[in-house]
Amino acid sequence: MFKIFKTILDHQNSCLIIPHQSPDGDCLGSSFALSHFFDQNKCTNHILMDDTIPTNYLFLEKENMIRSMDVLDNNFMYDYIIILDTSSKDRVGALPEVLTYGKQIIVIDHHKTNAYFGDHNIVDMISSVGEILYNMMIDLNYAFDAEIAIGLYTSIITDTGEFRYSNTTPEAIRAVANLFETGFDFEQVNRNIFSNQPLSKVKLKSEALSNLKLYHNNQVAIMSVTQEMLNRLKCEMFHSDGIVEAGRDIEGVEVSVLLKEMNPGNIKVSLRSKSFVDVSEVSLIFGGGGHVRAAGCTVNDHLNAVEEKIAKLLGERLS
Ligand SMILES: [Mn+2]
Repeated sequence: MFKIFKTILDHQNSCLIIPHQSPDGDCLGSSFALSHFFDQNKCTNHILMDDTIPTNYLFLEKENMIRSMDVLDNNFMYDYIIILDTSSKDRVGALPEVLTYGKQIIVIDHHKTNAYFGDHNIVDMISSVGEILYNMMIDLNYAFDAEIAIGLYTSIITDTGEFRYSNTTPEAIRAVANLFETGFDFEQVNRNIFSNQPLSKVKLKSEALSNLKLYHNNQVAIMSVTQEMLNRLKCEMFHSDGIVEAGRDIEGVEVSVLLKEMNPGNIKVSLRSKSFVDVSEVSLIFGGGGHVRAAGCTVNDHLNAVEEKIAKLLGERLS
């Protein structure tokens, strides 16, 4: 499964690492860890980070991060472009032209909706891309250090919801236990990720929650974040992170939905389920993707119309 990495290390190939749009803990943590891994094996590498990094993940910034595609050298062709945690081409965290900057594409992902769009596809439905990279490093007999542990730990701990979600396995917990052996400061990492939210973000969450609407015997919770709210509270859309999970965590709610108004008529939908609804199946109806308990899609319609459509589809799956 990881032969391609042996080839990269043996030839000291050059790699461009690309996370997905609206980066989260898994894609940022795994980019950080993979980049350190390449540094230590003397492989030229950059991380292309063409999007805002949420402030709680800024500790994963690295000096080889390229913050805009415009800065890429037109005359340089990477041996490999490595796309992390991204199920389809249109979710890659940069314009599609970025793929012409590499000779071959490696996709590393754990979404069951993955489209296998790389020349090499390492797709394993385990907790996180961080855990896949952990397995790769174990396979290559790599001795973990604290820096790499910080990245992989961030991936696993965020994507498993701090070991609360169904993707938490003995293997994922064992991986973290082994990473702890490096002695990295996990308390500091947890403070960075979980106890470091901007006040404006907390206010956005509280407003979204207080306007929550319930459907189908209170089993479906739907919330919205509009452009008006963002302007008024001085927030960016990535500050809506965590709201949909708060809806799911309400007693009796099976599915929580967050409607993110990117533009009037362009709504990003985040879906979370608690125990039995497969939300990836609903997101696929609109061309989106994701996991059984966490998925998303984009719908080109007005907020109220999208709310109606999603509520109806979920109602059919609950009755
Ligand atoms: Mn992930």
